[in-house]
Amino acid sequence: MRVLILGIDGYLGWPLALRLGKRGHEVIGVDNLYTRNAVREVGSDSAFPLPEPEERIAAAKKILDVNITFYRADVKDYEKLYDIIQKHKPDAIVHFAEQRSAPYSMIDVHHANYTFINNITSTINLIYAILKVDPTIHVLKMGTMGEYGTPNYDILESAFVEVEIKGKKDKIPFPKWASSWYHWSKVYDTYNLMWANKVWGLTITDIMQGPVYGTRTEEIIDEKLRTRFDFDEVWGTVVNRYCVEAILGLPLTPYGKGGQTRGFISLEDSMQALTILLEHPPSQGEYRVVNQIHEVLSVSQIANMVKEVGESLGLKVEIQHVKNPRVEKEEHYYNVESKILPSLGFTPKKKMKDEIKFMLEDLIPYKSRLEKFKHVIFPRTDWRKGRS
Ligand code: USQ
Repeated sequence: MRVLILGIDGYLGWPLALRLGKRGHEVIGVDNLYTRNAVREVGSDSAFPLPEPEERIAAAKKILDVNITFYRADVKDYEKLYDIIQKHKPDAIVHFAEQRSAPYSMIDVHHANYTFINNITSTINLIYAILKVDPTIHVLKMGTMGEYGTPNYDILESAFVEVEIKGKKDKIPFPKWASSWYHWSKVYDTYNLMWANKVWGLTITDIMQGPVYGTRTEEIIDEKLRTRFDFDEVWGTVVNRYCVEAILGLPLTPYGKGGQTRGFISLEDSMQALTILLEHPPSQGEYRVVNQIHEVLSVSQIANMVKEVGESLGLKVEIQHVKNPRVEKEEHYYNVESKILPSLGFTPKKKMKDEIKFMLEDLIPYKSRLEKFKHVIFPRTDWRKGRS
């Protein structure tokens, strides 16, 4: 299969390129390197130093014998995107080329607008480019479990749900109630993709994925092949942040009561799931929504896990609940239906507790690099006040 990855330089894009290349697929990638710069903008950097894209691609060839064709381009540039799709005529396009941080989107008006303009324009450009080149191309779009919020009912794996209002029944899109501008941008993307599917019959997989954590995949067998790893208060996600906090001797930071519960998935299992979805596309003209999660845990449970594993490795780890900078439920029901991936053969292999040990082991050698970013770890981006 020929696969175009938009956002190939990111946390998920890079390991997916390696995985697909290793499985014999042809890989073409596009990235404008925005995340590298935006992480520096908030005073941080990847825990693992990142080689330039051209150097990583050369390393992938040398170490794994994987060929990747790379374009430094912005998916907001419609003509450029169209030219790349027209030139390569991929069978599938993976769309990761979006601003992916909830806190970043809440910094101020400019960051909110950037998030909406980037995320929504990129998806609209993709829709129109494939319409013009070949409407049968499968689009694998990264959405988020956060589109649903944390409702007091089960989150079904279904684009539509039947409702009854004042005695009349109809089907409506499954309810969404997001909790940051970033998450709302993904909701709007979902509506736009459902609409493109209705109007033009595009073939789409919309993945609702929970927070991803981890440092390893089967292909990351050399320091030069590492994917970026963020831990600061804007770009880091909870498990990855806790691991760095533990290494730096900072208290782990569950926000508020710590009962916030999400469906987590390891980087390795995410790669397995994404590969399965590409290799088993939906029927032509289908819009398929997939809930991609593995372990359902609260942020307090995870803090306890990182403390236990950290201490077993000789680290001194404390947990300190901090004032929640976000507006979100801190105790809630959370039950997610996830049937499609298991039916396609997805069998998660990684338990968070085991992965935390590997993450700590992988990060400890970078302790002195991480020390330089100690000041950007404590939360400063407040949902009500912006970034202080
Ligand atoms: N949290 C803490 N302490 C921290 C950091 C976060 O308690 O030090 C809490 C947050 O308040 C939140 C939960 O952990 O309740 C998850 O936050 P996160 O920063 O790990 O993840 P989130 O902002 O939701 O976004 C991440 C990715 C995003 C993806 C999303 C999946 O950045 O791209 O879409 O996870 S989901 O959370 O299911 O929406």
